Amino acid sequence: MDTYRLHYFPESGNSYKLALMLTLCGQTFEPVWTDFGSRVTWTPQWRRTVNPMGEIPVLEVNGRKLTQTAPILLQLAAQ
Ligand SMILES: N[C@@H](CCC(=O)N[C@@H](CS)C(=O)NCC(=O)O)C(=O)O
Repeated sequence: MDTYRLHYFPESGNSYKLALMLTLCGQTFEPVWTDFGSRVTWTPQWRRTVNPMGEIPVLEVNGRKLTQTAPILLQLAAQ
């Protein structure tokens, strides 16, 4: 069984799209709230450990970090 962690912040529409897709698929996921307002995504540590491009959302699938909402949605739809 796949495990999912969604790095998000509540005002992010792209994060919402992934959360909605996972929910409609009946897939549970761990939400990882990110302090976007404090620019944590601009920090070298966050970029090193989560996403070098500094963007939210990031979906971890079994520990593998995926970025870019549309391709992730297509992958989830195919599954
Ligand atoms: N191409 C990305 C765009 C995601 C995006 O625009 N994320 C915004 C927040 S909703 C972001 O992280 N912007 C970086 C910034 O403003 O520093 C995707 O499709 O997921």
